[in-house]
Amino acid sequence: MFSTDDTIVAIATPPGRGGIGVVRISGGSAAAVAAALTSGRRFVPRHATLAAITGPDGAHIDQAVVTFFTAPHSYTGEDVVEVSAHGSPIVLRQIVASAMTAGARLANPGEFTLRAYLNGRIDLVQAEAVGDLIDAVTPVQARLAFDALEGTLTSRIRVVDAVLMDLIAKLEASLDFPDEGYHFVEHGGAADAIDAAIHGIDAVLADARRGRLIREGLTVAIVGRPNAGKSTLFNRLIGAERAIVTEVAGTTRDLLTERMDLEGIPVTVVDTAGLRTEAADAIEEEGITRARSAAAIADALIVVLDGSEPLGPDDEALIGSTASRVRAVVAAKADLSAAWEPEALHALRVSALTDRGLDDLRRAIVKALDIEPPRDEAAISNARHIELMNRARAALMVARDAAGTGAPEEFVLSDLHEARGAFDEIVGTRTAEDVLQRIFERFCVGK
Ligand SMILES: Nc1nc2c(ncn2[C@@H]2O[C@H](COP(=O)(O)OP(=O)(O)O)[C@@H](O)[C@H]2O)c(=O)[nH]1
Ligand SMILES: [Mg+2]
Repeated sequence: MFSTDDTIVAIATPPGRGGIGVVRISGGSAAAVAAALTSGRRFVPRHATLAAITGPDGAHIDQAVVTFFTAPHSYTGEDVVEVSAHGSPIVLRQIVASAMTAGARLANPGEFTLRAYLNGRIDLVQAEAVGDLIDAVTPVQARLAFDALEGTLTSRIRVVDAVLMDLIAKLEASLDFPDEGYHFVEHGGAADAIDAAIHGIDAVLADARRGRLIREGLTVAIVGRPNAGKSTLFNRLIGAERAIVTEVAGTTRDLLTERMDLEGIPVTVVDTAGLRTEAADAIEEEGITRARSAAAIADALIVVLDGSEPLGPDDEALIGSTASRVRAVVAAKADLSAAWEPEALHALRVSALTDRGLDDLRRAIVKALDIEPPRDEAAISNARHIELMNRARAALMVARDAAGTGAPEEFVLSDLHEARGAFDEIVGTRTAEDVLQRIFERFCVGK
């Protein structure tokens, strides 16, 4: 399925017009294809050369800067030619067509990065990080992806793996001395070493929740009774007049969602219909049902109470039913005179009219979600990696129990090997083709 013996070509820059557009060619005949594009010119490796480019019919179509990277010193590890032409979709498509006439094949999504992985230029964690870096929508997401791309996450895993490898070597050696117990491992040494590896995994997994939230984002639902000021707050948070605001109770009936950047974490904010026991009609009734389901699945809630009106039974019910949730309670309309004391409910005074308290609210949500600010260590963020780390951990727990009770080396070894197998799958030393296909098919063509 993953052939690497042909030469592939694709536009590497995003669709549309731009100052520059890049066509990337990779494979054994990249230099020959480049020659065919430029009436037979030869290119010095790692030098940018201005050249006239010919289209499929042989006519000049553009002047471009051609850069030739020889294997293995290139992105893919193969011979690579990058043609930086003017960013016209027509010109770029003609260059691709010319390259195909010269024998190149159109690349599949992610195929350049797949080749980099198959040729050992990067490991699988790094290949996945390329996709994450390109897809990042907040600076913190980009940072997380770049850490993984630089190999920081891989090296954290390697530290744990090294402990296991050492132990495996000793246990395997002691297999040759059947009568002497764990010959090359001190008494209790095997269980201790496995414990150290489990702690290493736990440290990586402890950062996983934060990593996952940064990578995948989360949902925050705004709930409260009608007219509390939810839609106005929603509009202020997203910085656009998206929701309709009126003094008529029950205006918002459908769920409105919008993406925002909350201290570097991509958040989907949901504005909901006001929760009240007596809906005006069937439409509002349905709106309230939707509001309740949105609130149920949200990672956090903003509970909006009207600070300028006495609290009613609908407010009390909401305060009670959300008490165990990750939430920030807001006393809205803080520009008006207060009808109750927000401190008692740990409510933040917020005015969507004057923006008072908005920054406090943003910080309160992040704090309630318990997402520590990004640290220097690379965090694991990818669900695939988390699952495999957990699998490794489970195998090590079994191995530790076996080692602790003095079970034969073979038993301990088989679980240690299983744990290492999970590490290998993360990094990609041993990964099934269908998994690879799933990882790379979400890339775009040219990456
Ligand atoms: N003075 C003041 N009025 C507000 C504020 N937020 C909302 N309102 C008003 O309260 C009413 C209901 O607001 P809306 O956002 O539609 O509430 P929702 O039903 O909870 O979505 C509208 O007349 C808004 O103009 C605020 O911060 N200060
Ligand atoms: Mg509303």
